[in-house]
Amino acid sequence: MTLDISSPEQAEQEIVQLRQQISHHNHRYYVLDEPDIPDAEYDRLYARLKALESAFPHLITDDSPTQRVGGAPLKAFGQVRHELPMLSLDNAFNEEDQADFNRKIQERLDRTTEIEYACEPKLDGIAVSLLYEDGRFIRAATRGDGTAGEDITQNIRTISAIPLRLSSDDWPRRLEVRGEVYMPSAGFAQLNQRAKARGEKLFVNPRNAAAGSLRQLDSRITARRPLTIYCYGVGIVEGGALPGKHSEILACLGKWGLRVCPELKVVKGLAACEQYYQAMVEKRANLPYEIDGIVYKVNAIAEQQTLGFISRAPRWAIARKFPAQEAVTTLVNVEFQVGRTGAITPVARLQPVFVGGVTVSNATLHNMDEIQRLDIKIGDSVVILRAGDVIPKVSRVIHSMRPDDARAIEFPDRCPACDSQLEREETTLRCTGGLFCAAQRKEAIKHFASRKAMDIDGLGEKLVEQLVDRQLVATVADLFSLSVDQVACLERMGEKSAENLINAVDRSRKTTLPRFIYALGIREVGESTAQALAAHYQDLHQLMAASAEDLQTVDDVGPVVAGHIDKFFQQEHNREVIEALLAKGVEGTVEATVVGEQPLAGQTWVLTGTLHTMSRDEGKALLQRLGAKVSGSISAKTSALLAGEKAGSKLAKASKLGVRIVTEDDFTRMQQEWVTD
Ligand code: 9MJ
Repeated sequence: MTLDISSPEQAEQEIVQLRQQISHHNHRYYVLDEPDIPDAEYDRLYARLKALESAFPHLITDDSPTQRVGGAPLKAFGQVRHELPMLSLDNAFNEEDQADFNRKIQERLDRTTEIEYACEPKLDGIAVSLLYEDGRFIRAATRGDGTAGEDITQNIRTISAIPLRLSSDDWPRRLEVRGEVYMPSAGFAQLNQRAKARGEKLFVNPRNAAAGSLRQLDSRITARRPLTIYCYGVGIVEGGALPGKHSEILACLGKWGLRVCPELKVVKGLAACEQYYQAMVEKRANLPYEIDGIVYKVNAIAEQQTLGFISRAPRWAIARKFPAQEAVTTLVNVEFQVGRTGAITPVARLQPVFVGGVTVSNATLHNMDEIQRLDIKIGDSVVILRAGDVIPKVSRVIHSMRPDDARAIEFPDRCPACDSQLEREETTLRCTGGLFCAAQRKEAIKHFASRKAMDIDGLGEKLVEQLVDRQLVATVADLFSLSVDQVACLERMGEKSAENLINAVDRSRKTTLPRFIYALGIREVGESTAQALAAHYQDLHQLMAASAEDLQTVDDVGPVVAGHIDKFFQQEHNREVIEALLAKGVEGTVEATVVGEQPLAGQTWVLTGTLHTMSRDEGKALLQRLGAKVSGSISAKTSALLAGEKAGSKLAKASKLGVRIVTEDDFTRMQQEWVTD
């Protein structure tokens, strides 16, 4: 790069300007999550600053954005004594604890009216203290034992979301900001993916990854880790005053360029605290970071001061913990289940354990690779993870607790359901019995009847097993010949429930083409591929006639999936079942019609995050078909936000503005009301 600079003064002027611009864009990108320039433009500004600084090294300052890449490794961390102790939080584990907390506060404040609380998610990261003097970042420390912690200034400097200078100019001359450094879930997943590709050890969870990253003596390593922060309070405040409410203090921190959690909400009284808790339990799985509870703080600082603190925790705050998502139990046995496509899945049978709010006695072990990766044996103590609504899994083995009589897990060499030979496909064992295998047949029927497929209400797991075992149903087409009498004499069935089932089977005859295709259970054809296939071919026979090459012209269909589809329709048995279904009046139509007028006419919707039942474009087209205008950005005028998984800043903005948030599941339910077949 030619510098094209005539004097050091001119260089200095440009450097100052560039630093301001880069800090502004850092703030937009890392704090607000709303960049306003393309990455390439940011890179250009940064490269220009680097070039000027290397030509004029005496102009480099500590708070230059170029100084975030990490410096020479330290021998050890220094100690920092906290001028004001860094408190931890007392815990509440249930509604009763929470009510006790509220009652004590009312007693201590001698109040009968409802208390105002600030509610915040409790982040599972590392508590840090950031010291700013004259608006400049001076020093950072960990909490340590609350009285003294470690000096992690070098490492904190590498976190782009932490401003090296505060914006605006009404900050106290000396200000200690406190917050939680954490690793967002997506960054954690990427970090582990990279570690896996290099054959390195994986981090157990985002908290450990964040802690490990901050504990590096070599800050160049920290600089490469995807860390960020939410600030949740202040310590020292000198040479300036802060507002009288916790929520207002956080708003000030935001104004000064520090990152604060957008989920913060001020509520009055215990019932509203409980409502916030329930709302966050629902939202938890969709947040882009892990939380382990909710923190409630008395909002008025004067009241906080009256309440004071005991030993290491304030009396004015409490952390209501979510039920533990991890628990230790024993692996009692491993059994092998046969899936719809014949894949053999090892399932862990566990000593029942309470985790994530439910008792868990089974967990998936996925495949042979997973068993090797975990190095797991029968009798081992294992950590069970149940996050959100996901299926419980064995996250790790506590090898130090392995008993002497632990047994190795032996894989079967024949199908446990039909005794057919197994074939090996990379890390998966597969039964070669096809629909001769009763287990595969059962799974195929369960899938066909499931909610997102033909949606046959009442045709659950137990019923399918009985129907197959009693040879009333061999293929999905047989479902449409069942009589009330046949069903009524099954276990746990009566005349009425049998009638209901037959009616539900009847109703399912008229369905949509995407559902019909999905219901067939073709390997690797999920809902969105089924939708793409339906949109492309418009007719089942057209799809059946398509060659593997032609199939690959459909969105998202690559050679592997095309191969599966082709193979499925080549099989005589499958063609027969499809023809039998059609002969019994089962019909999948392409265009759903909307009841009456367009239900979303006059509304403006925004789409964000990843949707599972459709692509973004399909979602947009559907919203438009329902009458909505689809916009790219949220404003107070937005009618609703359709939020998929990993929704980020738009979700935060929508909740801040009180815009209605519709999850994909909600949306599916709404459509079922609007759409007739
Ligand atoms: C976390 N971990 O998210 C506090 N925290 O306040 C929040 N921790 C805290 N506040 C006082 N949101 C001491 C700790």
